[in-house]
Amino acid sequence: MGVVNVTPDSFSDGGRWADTPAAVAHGRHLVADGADVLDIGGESTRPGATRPLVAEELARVVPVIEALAADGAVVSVDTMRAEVARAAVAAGAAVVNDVSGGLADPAMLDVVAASGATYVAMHWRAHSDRMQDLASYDGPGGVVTAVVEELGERAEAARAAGIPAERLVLDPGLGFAKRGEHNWDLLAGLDEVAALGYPLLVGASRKSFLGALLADADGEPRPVDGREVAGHALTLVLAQRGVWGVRVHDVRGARDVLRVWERTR
Ligand code: PMM
Repeated sequence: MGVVNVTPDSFSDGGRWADTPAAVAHGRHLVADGADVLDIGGESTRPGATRPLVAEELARVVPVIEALAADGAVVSVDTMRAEVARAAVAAGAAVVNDVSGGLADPAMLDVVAASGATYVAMHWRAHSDRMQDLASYDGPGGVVTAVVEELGERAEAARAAGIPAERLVLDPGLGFAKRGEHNWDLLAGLDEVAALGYPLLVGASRKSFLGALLADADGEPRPVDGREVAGHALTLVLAQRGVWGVRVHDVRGARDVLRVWERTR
């Protein structure tokens, strides 16, 4: 899944594809690089981000989705809003990627159920302006047990709303209400998340836990543009564990890694 952030402020590529022509061109580039799905987002979820108005989010994503879906690309919309999800599916999106797993908008699950779209439900606790305050997992089993429990509840809610199992994908939500070590614990315990019985999508590309891992001798985190190789290493690990998808910025590099892996099997 290749990322197209139509936002001025996303943490790794904010502003680069912020207008329709640039975003459409970027989406086409990602398809040429081998993306199976394009994830179009109009709201930045970086820690501390404030939310755009609904009209603004619609104006960012709908024309991009229309153009890329008309090309024949499989398009996903990255949104927490039912109204945006509905408009995106009408514009040709086949997947609704909701980082809140239905918690941010009470109408979301019903809209997705009625739309026929595939639904990605991610583990989430709060909007970006306060999510890191909720990054504590002190119960038995730590972050893995908490994510399995909370994500399992979201899956049940999605099913109860009428989204069939074959249209549901779960995501552990790396970096969302998670501190560095929580992300690594979740990756180590991913089999427990998979045991919920749904396909998994994982988004690790360029995230700050990779920057921290690659910090220099003074403890200075590796900047965003130096994290790509680590992300690709993770793509390989995740492919070997059988995930359904990886959400990445550099599709060509991820595709190269997967080709090598496939060729060795
Ligand atoms: N991460 C971001 C945005 N959307 N969606 C899913 N399903 N999983 C993620 O991990 C995820 C997401 C934030 O990353 P970006 O700002 O680079 O898009």
